[in-house]
Amino acid sequence: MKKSALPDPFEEARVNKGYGEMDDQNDPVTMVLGLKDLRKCAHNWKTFQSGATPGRIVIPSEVNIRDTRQIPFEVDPPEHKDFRALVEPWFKRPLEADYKATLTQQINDIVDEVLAKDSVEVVEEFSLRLQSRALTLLLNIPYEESETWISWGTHVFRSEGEALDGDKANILYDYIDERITQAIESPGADLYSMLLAATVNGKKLTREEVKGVMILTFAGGRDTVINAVTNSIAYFAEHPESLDRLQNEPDITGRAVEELIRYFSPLTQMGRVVTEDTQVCEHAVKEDTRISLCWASANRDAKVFENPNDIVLDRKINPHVAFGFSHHNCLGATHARQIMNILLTTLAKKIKSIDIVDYKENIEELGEFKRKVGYDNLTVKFKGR
Ligand code: HEM
Ligand code: EMZ
Repeated sequence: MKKSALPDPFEEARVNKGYGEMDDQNDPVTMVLGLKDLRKCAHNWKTFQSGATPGRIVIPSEVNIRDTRQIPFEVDPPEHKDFRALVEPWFKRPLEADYKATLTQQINDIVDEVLAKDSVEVVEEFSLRLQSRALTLLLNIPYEESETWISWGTHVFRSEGEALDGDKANILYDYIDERITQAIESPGADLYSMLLAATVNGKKLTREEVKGVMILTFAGGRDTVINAVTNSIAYFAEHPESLDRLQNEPDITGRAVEELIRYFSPLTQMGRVVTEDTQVCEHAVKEDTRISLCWASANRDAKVFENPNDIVLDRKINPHVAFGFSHHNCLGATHARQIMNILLTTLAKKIKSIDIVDYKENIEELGEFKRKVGYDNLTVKFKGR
């Protein structure tokens, strides 16, 4: 097994019964593993709701570490639509030329930074920094603010596979509170100020609702982007021929981004709360229990993807669900895709090879399943072209 591989732990359960089971803090989860079943459940928001107790649809559940409802993530239709419409144009800004140009400059700079070092711990010194700096663009706030987020380390909200940490989460919640107060006192052109000035159905957003959008923006886009970037570096370390191919065939870059995101599936699963006794995959599920939409499993479904466990860089038919499916699909996907696209282009241009010196895998424990989602640390040496 290659060091950069992310094995699929769900195959047997997916093929044999279509679902898996795990316990999470005494609140069990029936995991929906096949792509077709997952899509059906994702559409069915009446039976499988997102708008339950805040934090409950996240696995591991965050009910003990927050009360604030994340918006639009923990809101069901029809209310979901209005919140989503409010923030959607803002999250499309990564398509603008200025945004792209600044992001390209940021990524060029950080690749030059690591090229100048002997060895690099990718998670802290590359992925976390890249993610934090890029987020200043999405929030439209000064670049220097990224220093604060970098100083929190990778594990400020929660660490995958480790116990939830309420004290650490409070650092983020207090920080957001403080920044909202500042934006009320002196509004600017940033996301906080846009939300504070906005109305939904003729009503201003409450402070708590603004907080709910901001927590989601910070939390949803952190581990996911860090894992996507770190896993990409590990992959290219073991596949230098893919760097050459991207340099020679830049037209496949968009497909390569989708394929890497499919293969990595940085968000393993997301839960829903069952509102009535029903069945998934011919298996009874009770009202007020949880199911999960297991994106990582669905993305390896051999009924949909040929050679699902291979990275086929220019895969042509790729209806992956790594960014979710249906009305809650990822709002940050435009930003994340732009980061990955520019990252691949920049690496192909500047990097000849990458040597892995040391690494520790990040394994999620999901009941009967153990899934590698990325690395706790990955030390490499970069060689330039
Ligand atoms: C929703 C994955 C990056 C913000 C989602 C969902 C998935 C996902 C699977 C669907 C959740 C559900 O149906 O319950 C990812 C992956 C990313 C990524 C794989 C990186 C590679 C980001 C970034 C941001 C972000 C960078 C923002 C900074 C959101 C938001 C939603 C969401 C706001 C909720 C949308 C809604 O409920 O309408 N993401 N995400 N994500 N994501 Fe991402
Ligand atoms: C929640 C979630 C959002 C949750 C779309 O996913 O991401 C998780 O990493 C966070 O812990 O609070 O924001």
